[in-house]
Amino acid sequence: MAAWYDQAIIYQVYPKSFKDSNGDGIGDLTGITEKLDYFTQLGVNTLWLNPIFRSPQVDNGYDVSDFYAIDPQLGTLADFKALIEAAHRRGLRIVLDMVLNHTSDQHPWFQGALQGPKNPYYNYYIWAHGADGQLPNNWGSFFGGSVWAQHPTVADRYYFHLFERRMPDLNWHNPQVRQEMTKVANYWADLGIDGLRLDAFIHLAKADLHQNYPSDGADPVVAEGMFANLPAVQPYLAEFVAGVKANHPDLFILGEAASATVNLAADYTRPAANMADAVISFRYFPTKPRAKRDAVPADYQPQRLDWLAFRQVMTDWQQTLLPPRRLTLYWGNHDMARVATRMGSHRYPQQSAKSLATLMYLQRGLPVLYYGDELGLSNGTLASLAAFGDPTVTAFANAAKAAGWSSERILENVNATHKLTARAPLPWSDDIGHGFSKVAPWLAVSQDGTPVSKQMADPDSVWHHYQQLFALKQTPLFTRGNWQLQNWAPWLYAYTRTLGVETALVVVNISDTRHTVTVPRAWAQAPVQQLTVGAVHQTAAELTLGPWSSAVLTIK
Ligand code: TEU
Ligand code: CA
Repeated sequence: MAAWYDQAIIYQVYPKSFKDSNGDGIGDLTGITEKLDYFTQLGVNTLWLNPIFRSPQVDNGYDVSDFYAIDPQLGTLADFKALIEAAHRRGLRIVLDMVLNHTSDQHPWFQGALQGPKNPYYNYYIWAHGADGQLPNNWGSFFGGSVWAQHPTVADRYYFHLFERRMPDLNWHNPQVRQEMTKVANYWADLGIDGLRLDAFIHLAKADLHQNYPSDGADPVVAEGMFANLPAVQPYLAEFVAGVKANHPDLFILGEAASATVNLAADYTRPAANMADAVISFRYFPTKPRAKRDAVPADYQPQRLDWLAFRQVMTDWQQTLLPPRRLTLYWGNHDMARVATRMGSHRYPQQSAKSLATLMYLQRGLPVLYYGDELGLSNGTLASLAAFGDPTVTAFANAAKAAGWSSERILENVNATHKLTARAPLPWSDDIGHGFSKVAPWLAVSQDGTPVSKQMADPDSVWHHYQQLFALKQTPLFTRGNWQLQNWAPWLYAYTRTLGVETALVVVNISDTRHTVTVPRAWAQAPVQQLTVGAVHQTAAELTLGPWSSAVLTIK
């Protein structure tokens, strides 16, 4: 059965960095409302907003202190209602980010829990005792250090936090927690939102807390076995989703499943199971193995995409998540460096930005575009390592320094790989503050990309390419057609989409070099070209593509 989100083209808005409407340097809800025509012009139809609920902003809103209030930095409930109404008037859908796995330590539930085991909220969180000053187990947090933090006053009592220390994990084993979170989701769905992006839901269940990692616990696969994708996640998720969909059957559930393999993704999107309607996995981008001798950790060194492996990964996902299951298509989000920096060509930045977009989004699946990628933006820069305020950066810098790296080299690597430098204010124009804000923005990342105003005025811009690409994506062939890899040459990423008698061939030269390939007879009849980037030339038997060139070929 077709759902509205089968047609979704999703634009990820990072609210703090999108548009500041009241001159405090922080992007806000009214800023988004002011720019709604921008989305319809670009041709997207769904907005996913990163968290907007009240938060101390330890992790930019992923640390929620009140699930029923809008963060005052971003606006008021009235602003949010105005945004929904104005969006719906334009046919735009709104998807909110829902943080299920943890709260802020400032949340009244956690403040209650700190009172001790007799407090009704104690069991909303995960507690353990350490023995003789030892931590309950040896598991590591995603934000550095242990997952355990000491209770502020009670010795040997610890709470569990998979992310930052000020983001204690909720205890989903407790039915009251599950009910509370379902109530939150229903509150916002009643207000008229169209979907939820479920943050980090794969972590809702944890293994036995008194079990240590095996000695090779540094192996991420071993580590993930303790707190990711455990079987109990699925009933928790199903109960939550059923509790919302009972009242809101059209609500789109987009699960963030960072470490989900394709088979897990198939589980999470099992038809009629009331779990996710689609998931976003971070496993799309296999990188080339690193030199064994490298003493500097990988986290803040640019990694090269392994294109051959990537082709295989895409094939697996395309072939496994068959309709009625849905796939998502994306190159980046707020948790990783921008696609232009990770995958783009330094010699052909414009062409690679356009061709990478074509390559990804014309496949079968729902496009998810990270704000600013429609401009071909790369990661911005922060002026110092201290500006990142991130202990994992400090650890990396120490290791790199010990291995003889210069400070410049360290900073350059961190700028090119960190998530923070992918969150720069969107450059709207060449006016003061790039048209984002008249005052200094909340984040001091400098960003020198070509602004929206210039790109919208230039028919050759990356922006216009996206506009044409999304128009094509909305046709039945590119929304519903099936997908088949065409493995003709290593430098060529090619696939066909077929629907009934219609077939299109998408060809992308993923290299900095001009290449020629012999094409199968079926394609040797001077097909029609659309969405051409760079130089694409076809004779009866051969196809020649300039560096980072691409096109969509059809036979009329
Ligand atoms: O990220 C969660 C996330 O990416 C983890 O689930 C992942 O498994 C881990 O980082 C290993 O790569 C989400 C948000 O996208 C992120 O911005 C937040 O910081 C995080 O949740 C905590 O809410
Ligand atoms: Ca503001």
